[in-house]
Amino acid sequence: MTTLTSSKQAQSTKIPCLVCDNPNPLDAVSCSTCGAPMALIQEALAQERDPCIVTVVGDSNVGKTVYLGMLLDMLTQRADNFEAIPKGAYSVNLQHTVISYLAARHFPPKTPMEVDEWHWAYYEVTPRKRNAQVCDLVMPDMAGEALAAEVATPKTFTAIRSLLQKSAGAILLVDAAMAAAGSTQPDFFALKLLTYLDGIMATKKRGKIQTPVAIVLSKADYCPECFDNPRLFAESNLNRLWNMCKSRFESFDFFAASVVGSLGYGTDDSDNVIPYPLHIAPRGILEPFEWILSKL
Ligand SMILES: Nc1nc2c(ncn2[C@@H]2O[C@H](COP(=O)(O)OP(=O)(O)OP(=O)(O)O)[C@@H](O)[C@H]2O)c(=O)[nH]1
Ligand SMILES: [Mg+2]
Ligand SMILES: [Zn+2]
Repeated sequence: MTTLTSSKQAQSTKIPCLVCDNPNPLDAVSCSTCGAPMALIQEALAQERDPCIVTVVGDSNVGKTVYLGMLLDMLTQRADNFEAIPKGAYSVNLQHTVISYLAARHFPPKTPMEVDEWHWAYYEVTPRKRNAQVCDLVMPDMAGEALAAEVATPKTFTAIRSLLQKSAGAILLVDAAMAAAGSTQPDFFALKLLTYLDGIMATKKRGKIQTPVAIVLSKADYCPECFDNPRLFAESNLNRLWNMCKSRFESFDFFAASVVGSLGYGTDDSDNVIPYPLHIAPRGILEPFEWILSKL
């Protein structure tokens, strides 16, 4: 009898989703509108402060999952004087998955398209400096294909739209190896994404976008020259993206990053040749994150 009453109570009391603000029953696992986990808002209510959303965006296969998993793992290991505490065990799933795959000399699988299958990380981050502010960060690991679908046909994925509208900062990953090899795909995809961001983040018609955007040249181990001068690399190899940043964004910077030190090649079950990470040597992972934090 008591359980029946309490479950009825839970159904009648509603709380808004952290991502899209739509009301959901107190006992809902994920939002019925956008699919984001309701644990996020419950965590925010428990902390009694609003979290900052920082989104990692980029094309499919650009390295978002590997980058974010490695970043979170470095933060929890107190790299570079950061102190990061995961809130809710679900927050540890992404770094756990990525590190386990890398330790077994495999890359993690592709992120599924369905929003309720994405990993979400809720972390309390404190730079270990005197008077440094505590910051609650929510970072989802989105699927590149879902992002591409939303950019091509807006409102296909309400979660992505609401997330980006609410983001305090964005980390845009661009495949440096593809760009260095002469492909225009990374440049065009990044240009489309920034145009989309410009559309949803703009407050005034003429003013530039204030939200900080860190552009990360991923897989830089394939073209180590971009570590020397990421800005110059972008200006010459990703010129459309560079120009868009200069004309529409107030606060942006370029960074180079890579997770692996050496790769081996082998075949998968369908005889496709794929790379295997033989040696993990993270480089340039924390810099974009530190830069974003300094701009929040
Ligand atoms: N050389 C090199 N390859 C990398 C690195 N990071 C990722 N990769 C390669 O990029 C592939 C895709 O990485 P993911 O992190 O799964 O890419 P994603 O952006 O999450 O892709 P979606 O989930 O489809 O959106 C991996 O399987 C690796 O082959 C890196 O630092 N160096
Ligand atoms: Mg992924
Ligand atoms: Zn929602």
